[in-house]
Amino acid sequence: MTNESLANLMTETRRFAPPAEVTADANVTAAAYEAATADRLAFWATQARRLTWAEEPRQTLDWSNPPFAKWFADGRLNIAYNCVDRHVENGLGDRVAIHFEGEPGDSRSLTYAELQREVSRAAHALTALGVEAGDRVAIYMPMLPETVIAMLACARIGAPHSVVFGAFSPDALATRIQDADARVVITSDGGYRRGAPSPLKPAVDEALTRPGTQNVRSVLVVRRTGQDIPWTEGRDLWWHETLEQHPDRHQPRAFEAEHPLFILYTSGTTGKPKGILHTSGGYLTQVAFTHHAVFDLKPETDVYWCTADVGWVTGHSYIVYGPLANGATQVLYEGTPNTPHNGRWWEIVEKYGVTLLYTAPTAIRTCMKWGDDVPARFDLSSLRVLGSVGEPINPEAWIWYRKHIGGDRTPVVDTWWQTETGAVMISPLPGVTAAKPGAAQVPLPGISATVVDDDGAEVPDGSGGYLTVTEPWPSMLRTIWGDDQRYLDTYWSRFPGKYFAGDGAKKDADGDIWLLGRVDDVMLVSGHNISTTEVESALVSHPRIAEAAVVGATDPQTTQAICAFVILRGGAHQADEEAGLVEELRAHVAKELGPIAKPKRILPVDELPKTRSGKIMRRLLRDVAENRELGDVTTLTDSSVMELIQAKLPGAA
Ligand code: 6R9
Repeated sequence: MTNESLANLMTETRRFAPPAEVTADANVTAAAYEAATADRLAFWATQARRLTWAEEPRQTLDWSNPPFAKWFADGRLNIAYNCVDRHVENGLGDRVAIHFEGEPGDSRSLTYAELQREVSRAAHALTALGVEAGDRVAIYMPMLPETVIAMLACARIGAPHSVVFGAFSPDALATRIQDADARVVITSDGGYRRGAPSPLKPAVDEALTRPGTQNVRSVLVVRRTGQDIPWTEGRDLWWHETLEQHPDRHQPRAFEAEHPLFILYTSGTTGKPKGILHTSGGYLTQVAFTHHAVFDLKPETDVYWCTADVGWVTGHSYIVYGPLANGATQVLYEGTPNTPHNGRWWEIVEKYGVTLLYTAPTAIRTCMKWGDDVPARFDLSSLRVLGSVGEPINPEAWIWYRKHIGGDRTPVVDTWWQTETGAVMISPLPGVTAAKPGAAQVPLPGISATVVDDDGAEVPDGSGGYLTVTEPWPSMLRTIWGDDQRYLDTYWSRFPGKYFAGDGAKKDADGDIWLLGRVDDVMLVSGHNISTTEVESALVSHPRIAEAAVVGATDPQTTQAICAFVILRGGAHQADEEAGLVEELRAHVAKELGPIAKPKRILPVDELPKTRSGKIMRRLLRDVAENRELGDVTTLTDSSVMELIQAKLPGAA
């Protein structure tokens, strides 16, 4: 990336100091931050004491065979014991672990004691099905307490789980079952989505007809919707009938800190999905610490809610492992934000008195589109920290989130991390950092990350380049499942000795980090590198734009031409008004970012193609902009979106 184009693109100057009352009582203070930076390994060794070890580790990091890290290698622990049993032993058995809210409005709350009994039964059940430590279990579920229980039961017996998004196709599920060679699949008859029961089990049946899945011996089925489903005798078992046969006490066994905890597949932009492998002690240390620090969690009084799906890494680290290791009380919601009405989320915040909320920019922009009056109808005064994850959050969405959800008072933490990093890496701290809307800003205590140029040299403040992590961290991926070479090639070869995350970033004049999106998405226009994120942010800062996705399309004159797909606020619009608006938008971007960033084409559309975790699939929009056949659409939430977009193209029937 050329520096001069980026340097003048960043125009955000608003600042939000941490509120005095948050600073006064913050879990992490500025002084603690300084101390952590002084001795990184000593800091992580101390953080590992958040966990209860069967054998305390004496080693912190073994980096003798980089980039294959071992953290706390001589320690032994049980992850499920840390997330459940120890809280019960500490007298917190009656504390609610999960307030489950079903989409149809049913709800139930599980205490830590109840969770312990369910996880114990499920652990016995898996063992009875022949699952041994090291065997893989695939979990293909909606958002239910049983999903969390299933994951913890696997962890308890040392069987790595591979959670597959409930919305993925039978083919995507089959590929993941094959790659991990799973022995058992845990699923449900279905779940409620958009006001109706949506089946899940038939997709498992179909996946299991594919070659390479024959090692799946059993399918455990949770009953959620009660709908009719196909049944294979001898293979399929009802979860409730199976669990009933087992005692609700189970002796947890201690595993080595480096025992595999889970595999989670990331699609990447091209190629076969990568099975990201996470292990136990280091992972749990960092998710527990970051959840405590970034959300300033006070487990006695806070009610935490992360709206992510459990099938995404955010659900693994910040629904299951981080919050439960910390003994938090949290909300788990099954459904969509607009069923039965656009205020459903805010109704849930009011109902449970949610204090800490963690969601994604895509959801925030959708709520902006629905209007300020929707959250205004609910009492959101319980909220005290708001988090964002998944994409760069454009400053307008950040400001809206703080103002309309956070009552213009709560800190907003923009947390940068990845499936591969396992836990948050770069984020403001609510009691320490003066926040800048749109920036993740600072590496967390114990994390070394910076922005480098093409040659791997750190860039000066005010310049752009590539985000790299320069020292190993406890929750780092250990490899790509079954493919060490791909692990080396993908993450460690571009900048020797440094982990390359694949994201573009910039350091501002204060040295704070701004994320600029995937480097694959950076555009080259007449010799200038321009980030899609910045053009999207400029578009969204116009009052008529709710959402924008920008791609670079091959262009004979300028190498690439900026092509924007936008969703208009307030929906319906006239064709003649559209033409005028497009001109106005182009001028608006030119004014915000400079003429070089002015989009060549702007196309108003009704929806954008997104993955289940809310990321825009720019690769598909590039296919459209370049009149190519569409690439792989299997990880889209809704594949019909692409047909709608293609139909809007000039020349389409
Ligand atoms: C947790 C998660 C990782 C990619 C990452 C980056 C983008 C996530 C971000 C962010 C800017 C943030 N990303 N958080 N970009 N600011 N706060 O999202 O994991 O699904 O693996 O995606 O998401 O591009 O490289 P994952």
